[in-house]
Amino acid sequence: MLDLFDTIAPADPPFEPLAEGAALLRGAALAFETEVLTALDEITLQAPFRHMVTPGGFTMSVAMTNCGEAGWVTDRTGYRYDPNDPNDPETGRPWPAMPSCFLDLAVHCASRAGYPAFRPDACLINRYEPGARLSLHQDRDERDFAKPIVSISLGLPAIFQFGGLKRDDPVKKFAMRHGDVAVWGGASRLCYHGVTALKEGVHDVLGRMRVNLTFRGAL
Ligand code: MD3
Ligand code: FE
Repeated sequence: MLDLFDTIAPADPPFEPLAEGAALLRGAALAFETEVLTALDEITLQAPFRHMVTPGGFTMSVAMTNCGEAGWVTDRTGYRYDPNDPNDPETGRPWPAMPSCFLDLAVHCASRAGYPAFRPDACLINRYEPGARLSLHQDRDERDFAKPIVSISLGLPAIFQFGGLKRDDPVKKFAMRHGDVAVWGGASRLCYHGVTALKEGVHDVLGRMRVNLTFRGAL
């Protein structure tokens, strides 16, 4: 596993520092594309994508599922990772375990970005079809904001919006493409961020869709 990364390391750091504590690792997931997509299919058979409802009563345009010990959920009662009720609310079963290829990739990318101790316990999986978007928000349902978040983009390209600690701070936009990995920690961990409406398109491997994996230390 790690030796594969080591072999690509010399050409590797297309490492763009995005902001303090954040880094973009272009194409870092490409070497694991097949394993990751196979594992993703197995997860979504056990825990299908679903459109969750926000506390405000809106159905999200992004469809979601999870793997790992904890899963992020939202419904009319709120957003949470619930350690007392950790099961998938749709199936009543635990979320599928985090596959080792997911874990290895997330741990490796976190380490490359300066977070060698990161061990995620949750992976939120977002599926975007053309038109789906994620409005500007902070990720603050995790217990320890000292832990970073690792985000892996697959399929159709998307435009990330990355702002500041206040909702109306200016946002930078940048494209995330198939295989790109971003790591957010330190001073950027609580920055507002979002994804603009996915443009129509067909990706060679994933078709008319984008999938984003976010690895979190939630518990
Ligand atoms: C910037 N997902 O699930 S990850 C999310 O592409 C989420 O599906 C997006 O935002 C997606 O909560 C983008 C990018 C991301 C994640 C965490 C961050 C950006 C961040 C934390 C701080 C700053
Ligand atoms: Fe987020």
